[in-house]
Amino acid sequence: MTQGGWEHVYSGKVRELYRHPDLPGRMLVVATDRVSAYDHVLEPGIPGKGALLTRLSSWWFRQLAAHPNHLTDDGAELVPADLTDRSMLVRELDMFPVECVVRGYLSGSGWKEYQATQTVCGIPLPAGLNDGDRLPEPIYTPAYKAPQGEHDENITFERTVELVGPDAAEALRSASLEIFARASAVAETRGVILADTKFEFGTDRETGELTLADEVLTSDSSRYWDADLYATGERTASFDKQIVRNWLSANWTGEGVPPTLPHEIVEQTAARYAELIERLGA
Ligand code: PZK
Repeated sequence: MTQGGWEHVYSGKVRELYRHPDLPGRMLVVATDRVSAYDHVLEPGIPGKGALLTRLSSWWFRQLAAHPNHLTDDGAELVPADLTDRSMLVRELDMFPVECVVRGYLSGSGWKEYQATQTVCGIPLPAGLNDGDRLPEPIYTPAYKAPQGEHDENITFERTVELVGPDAAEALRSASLEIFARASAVAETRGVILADTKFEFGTDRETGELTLADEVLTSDSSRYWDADLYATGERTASFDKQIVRNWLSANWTGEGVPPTLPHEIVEQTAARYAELIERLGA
């Protein structure tokens, strides 16, 4: 997109970042319909995914208005009309190189690490927990944002202190835990469990304020479960791309190019994203 003077600055797996010469200090985050799993972008995309996830993220930013975030309307008239439903105009921040992961439940890489060491990112946990169990309290498990192409690396809180200094490290942890507590309470009233999520923060160059950035609480950055199904013991029916992951792990060795997603998987995934939005009322 060089449309209307927007200049492409960066491609993520599923999103694109643009700047505009007439909007200094602003960026446009554009969500595509691409889907990624196990570090690969898959074919085909999920029709409408970019718009659904943008809607979810914008809704959460509004729910979380007690915390400063990077959204702005300043320059909105320059956003191409065909991108308004899958883009967010944001203030450019000085980003912290830390992914602020919060986990309320034991799942994924957290479950793997727990089985090996009874810890998650160096945090000791009680014995006897099972995959999908709720943790005694949500834990903050930061990761270092590796340069593009490399894997993010789980780090201890002490390592975060070395990376960003003690004050910022503490501020990132407490903001992450506060936002997670608020978001899980909101989700719970709608029959949805927020199992874990990842936040990113930056510093506002003008105010110096710690500011919530990136996408928030989307199905790409979070694990969401159906509370009723969870109560029955079913812990795999998530509102994220678990459908894609499950299909891929049953149909691909992990070597070479991943297979094309079948139509049903694409449709089911799109339907789950839409259902999450409906449940939350976003
Ligand atoms: C920023 N990303 C990740 C997001 C991509 C890559 N407000 C901000 N200020 C400065 N930098 C960023 C943000 C935000 N958000 C975010 N990289 C830089 C990213 C979307 C698409 F390609």
